[in-house]
Amino acid sequence: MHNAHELVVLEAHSDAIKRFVFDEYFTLHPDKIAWRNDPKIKAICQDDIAKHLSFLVSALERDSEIQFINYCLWLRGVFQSRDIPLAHFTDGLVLLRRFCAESGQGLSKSLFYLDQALAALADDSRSLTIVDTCTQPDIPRTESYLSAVLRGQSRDAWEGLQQAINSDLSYSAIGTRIIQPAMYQVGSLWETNKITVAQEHLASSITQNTLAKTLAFVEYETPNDRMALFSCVEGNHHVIGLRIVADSFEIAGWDTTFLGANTPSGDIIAMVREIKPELLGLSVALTQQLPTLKALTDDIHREFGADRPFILVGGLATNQLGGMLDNIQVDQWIPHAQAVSTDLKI
Ligand code: B12
Repeated sequence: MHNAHELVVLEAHSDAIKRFVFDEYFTLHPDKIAWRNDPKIKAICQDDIAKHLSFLVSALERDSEIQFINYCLWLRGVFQSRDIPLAHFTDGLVLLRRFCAESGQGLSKSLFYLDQALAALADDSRSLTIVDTCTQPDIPRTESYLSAVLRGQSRDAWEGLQQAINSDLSYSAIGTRIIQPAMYQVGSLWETNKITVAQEHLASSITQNTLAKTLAFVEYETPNDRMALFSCVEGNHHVIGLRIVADSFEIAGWDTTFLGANTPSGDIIAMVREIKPELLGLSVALTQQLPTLKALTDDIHREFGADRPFILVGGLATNQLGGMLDNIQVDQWIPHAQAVSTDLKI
């Protein structure tokens, strides 16, 4: 595990950190001293500090300061959209940093992450960094696929995938190691104004077609009598990633139902009621859609209790947060389609 020493220290001192940050807050803000003895405020503050700490720990575990910075930038958006002063958050980070600096425990990586995050929060031009979860892109095939879809050459795109099929790349590997990195490139080219919206739409539609063709070459496992339902949460129009995941389940023998993009929460619940799937796979692409995921999963827990399906989530927004889905009642997060066959814990 990365940064093992710092993780042990932070874990061992977590209660001390919560106390330190809470108490020192009133040294920074003596005018707020009345809050100190309010048990409700104390619980909320300590809960917040515990959350920041758990995201810091998770980022250290993965050795990824970007993951912690993304959490902070995401939270900045949440605070701004609710008109909550950002200082409530940054003061906590500053005090957490002070604890690390004064502890004398060699928390240099933690200090580095906190400094990077504070600098990013102070910089209005910084926004969430897109993290591609595909760690093993098939670079030559990705590049030629990308070039083909940007030129609108669906035949070239398909020929490249046929070669991948012939070299025994599985459907989920094609989806994760070629399509995913190529589409992420499409996203950053669009974001930086290097391609038009039309080119991005073209890339998406060619991709949906080539994926469907690829399926014709797949060998399906014997049906396993297990049923899974897949849907994008309401408001999410990004359907390609979920399609690859749902197809991977179907190939593995599951009986899958795929509702596609932007399904109203009430209709997802109605479908759960009707077909009673063992697993519900939900996709969330933008962090703004996380509250919808929370409300939907709360409703599912409330309505179905112990009879509810296993709730699996994924998608760009969950990947940005490294799967740390604070207060959202899901059973598992999986970062990409290829990991489903090895990581699913149902
Ligand atoms: C194509 C695209 C669109 C298309 C989608 C078409 C379609 N039919 O799907 C359209 C035009 C609809 C679209 C719209 C928008 N988009 Co868009 N889009 C993209 C793009 C370029 C590719 C998406 C894609 O197909 N990725 C490839 C798949 C394979 O990857 P994936 O989705 O991550 O899926 C993998 C894993 O995440 C995981 N996974 C996914 N779902 C699930 C579910 C489960 C259960 C599990 C286990 C795993 C899992 O497995 C998948 C396979 O390995 C991305 C770029 C990007 N980085 O993704 C931008 C991107 C996501 N879009 C973006 C934006 C801003 C928008 C818009 C707001 C633009 C606008 N102003 O209108 C709207 C919002 C629409 C909405 N409300 O959802 C931004 C988001 C930035 C951010 N905040 O993070 C991105 C990142 C582009 C960018 N670089 O700026 N978009």
